[in-house]
This record gives sequence, structure tokens and C-alpha cells, in this order.
Amino acid sequence: MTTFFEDINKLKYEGPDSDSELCYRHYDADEIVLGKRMEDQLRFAIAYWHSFAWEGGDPFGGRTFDRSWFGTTMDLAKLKADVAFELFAILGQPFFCFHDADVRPEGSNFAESTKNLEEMVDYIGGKIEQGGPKLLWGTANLFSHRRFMSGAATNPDPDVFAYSAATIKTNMDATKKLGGQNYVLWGGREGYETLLNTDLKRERAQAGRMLQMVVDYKHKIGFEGTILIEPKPQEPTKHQYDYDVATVYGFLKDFGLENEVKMNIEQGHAILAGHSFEHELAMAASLGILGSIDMNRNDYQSGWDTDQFPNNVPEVALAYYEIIKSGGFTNGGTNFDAKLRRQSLDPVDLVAAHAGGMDVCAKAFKAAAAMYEDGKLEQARDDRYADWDKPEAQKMLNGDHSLESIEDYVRQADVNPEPRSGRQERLENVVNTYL
Ligand code: XLS
Ligand code: NI
Ligand code: NI
Repeated sequence: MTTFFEDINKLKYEGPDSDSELCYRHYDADEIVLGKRMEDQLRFAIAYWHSFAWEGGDPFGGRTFDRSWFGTTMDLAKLKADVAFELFAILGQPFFCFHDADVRPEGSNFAESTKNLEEMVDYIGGKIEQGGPKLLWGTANLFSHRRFMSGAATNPDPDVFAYSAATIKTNMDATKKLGGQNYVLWGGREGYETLLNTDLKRERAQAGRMLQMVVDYKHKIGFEGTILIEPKPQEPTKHQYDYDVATVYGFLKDFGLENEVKMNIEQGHAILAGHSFEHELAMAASLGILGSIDMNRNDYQSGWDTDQFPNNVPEVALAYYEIIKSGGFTNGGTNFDAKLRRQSLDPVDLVAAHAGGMDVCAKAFKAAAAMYEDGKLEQARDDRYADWDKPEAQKMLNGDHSLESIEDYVRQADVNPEPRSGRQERLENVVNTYL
């Protein structure tokens, strides 16, 4: 045991009226909602990078957190893992996620970095075996080190492409070894700053080839998890190739990967793309590529990916409503891609932030489940489209009609559409009855 979380005990479900600061008020892992335990519905994961690797810096100042595990030795990496699994034991969530760079020190070359990673994978694997949470997904950090400043797969230098490909392979090996349920690719630097130095046709093709090799390797090693792309429109690069779900779907189709790769959709990234989270989820579900979510929220005024913990139950409820409608998570889950504010220095802040986030999600999930079970919203939606089920309408979609024959029909039947209410406020009122 380390001393970091000294006096903090494992959190329990105490119900909505509890006076304790550190407990679950809405998240009861064993409660059955929509036929499954809450733990199996929500599938919470904790992100290693924000909680254990990030030092609290911002563009104007450096480290604010003083953590005894910050440093570049293997011993400190193991101490970090010890503390991480102590937080996991306090929270009791079923999963975690990591990048290679979160868990191992960077070596002096590829071989040394890989050796460090393998040693840490064994160390972490031991903790999973002793009853720690499982790996929801692994991923490679192909954006922090300066070698990736002009991209990883999309770099003008083929050596960086090669280094990235080799790094992805070692991370897929690590993820498989730890029993990971997914492998994520977020293209932090897969974009560009200025067209004056960028051949975007080439870069997109490079990214497509990289992803094809990832999928080939997945099949070669028999990795049973899902390959996930995490869309984001900008930040760090100005223009990113994986802007949003619809853009990534076009990319997947282009490279023949639409049945191989799904989406890891993040709340804050959806907002940066000018969408709502539920839009991105519904779009992915409609395309059959909804995989997993990164749960967080952005500050709505700052325009940055601020990665705050979620605390808006109505918003989160609409997101889970789309997930429930799509059939719920299979390999995916709810990963807290969320970090403390840089002034939240204390160990207890880390525990409270996650517990609060889990409660927000649980409360929102229960509201979404009730909306779904009552069926009022779906009934209203079905009613709105009901005329499309009529044979004359179906003929326009199934090839039995052309523009000319539709013109004849419109003339003969004297089609003269009467607008109908979209009932938005009434539907919003229905939603509010569950919150
Ligand atoms: C950054 C991304 C990142 C991915 C994993 O904005 O959200 O944290 O989830 O590389
Ligand atoms: Ni993310
Ligand atoms: Ni993000």
C-alpha cells in the first residue's frame, strides 16, 4: 500500500439521501436497470493519463500537482501503477484505459521504450489478476513526443510513419496481452496547420493505409476486441482528418474498413465539432459503428477541450438514451476522459471527481432507461413518420417510382401537403418528466 489515499475507504452505495461526501448516491453497481446490472450497463473506465500522468500544466504555467510518482524511472512508473490501482479499488469501477506513455517511461530508442512497456504490462497484468479492474482499451500516444509534431501516420517523413506503425503494433500486443476489450486510435496530430506545407491527399491516403494494417494485424494475432477511432475536429492540429463521426465514416468507406472499425465518441469532441453528443451517438448508431464513449464535458465558453468531469444530468441522459436505443454497450463502455481542474490538488479531489461523475452517469442512465421503457418519445417519433409505412410512400423508396411517375401521382392524387407540428416543446416537456 502507498500512503496517497491514506484515510479514504472503498466507496459504497448509500442512496440519494446520504450525508457522506464520499459515497455513491445513484450508482449502485448491482441494481438491475433494463435487465442488467448497472455495472454491466455503464461499464465505467478510468483514464490513466488524466488522473496519474497529467501534471496540471496549462499554456501559462507548469506542474501544479506534486505527486511522488512523477519522474522517468521504472520504479516511479510502478509506484504510479500502485497508486492507480488503489484509486480503482476505492472506486470499484470495472475498467481502466491507458496510453503507452502513461504507464512507462520513454526510452532512448524504440527498443528501450518497448522493453519498458512490456515490463509495465507484466506489472499491471499482475494487478488485474489480483482482482483489479480490466482493460477497456489500450492506445498509443502518437502525439506528445516531438517526433510526432507533424503527424504520425500522416507525417511527411516516412520514418515517422514507420515508428508509428511499430509503436501501434507493440501497443496492440500489450492490449491483447492484458485482455483489452478495444483498441483506440485517436489521431491527435493527424491533421495540419497550413495548406502551404501540406499535401492533404497524400496524408489521408497514408492514414488509410495505416488503418488497413492495424485491421490486418488485429486479425493476424486474433485480437477479439474492437478497433475504435476517436473523432475530433481540431486541437491540437487546426484541421483534423477525423473531424466527426460522419467524416470518419466516409474515410472508412473509402478504405474498405466500415465493417471493421467503430467509433469511440467523446462528449467534448462532439461539442468542438459543432454537434451535440447525442447527435454523434445517433449518427454512429445509424451507421452501425457506435463502439464506446469518452465521457466528459467542455467549458461551453472557452472553446477548448477542457475535459471536465460530467455534471449535467439532462445532457448525459439524452446521450445514454441514444446508447440504450442502439442496444447498449457490447465491448464499449463509459471512459472518464476527464481531468481535475489544476487547482484541485488533493487526493480526495480525485476520488470525489470520479464518484460524482459516476453518479451523474448513473442518474442520467436511469432517467434514459425510464424514457425508453415508457416509449412516449419513440411513439411520437414513429407517429411522425407513420405515413412512410404506407404502400404509396414505400414505392418512392424501393425503386417502383421515378421522378416522372411521382409527378403523375402528385397530379392524379392532387397531393397538397399540409404542414404538421414538430411538437418540440411538448417533447422537451416529456423529457423533463424523467429528470
Ligand atoms: C484527446 C483525446 C485522448 C484520447 C486518447 O482529446 O480525447 O485523450 O481519448 O488518446
Ligand atoms: Ni478521448
Ligand atoms: Ni479529448
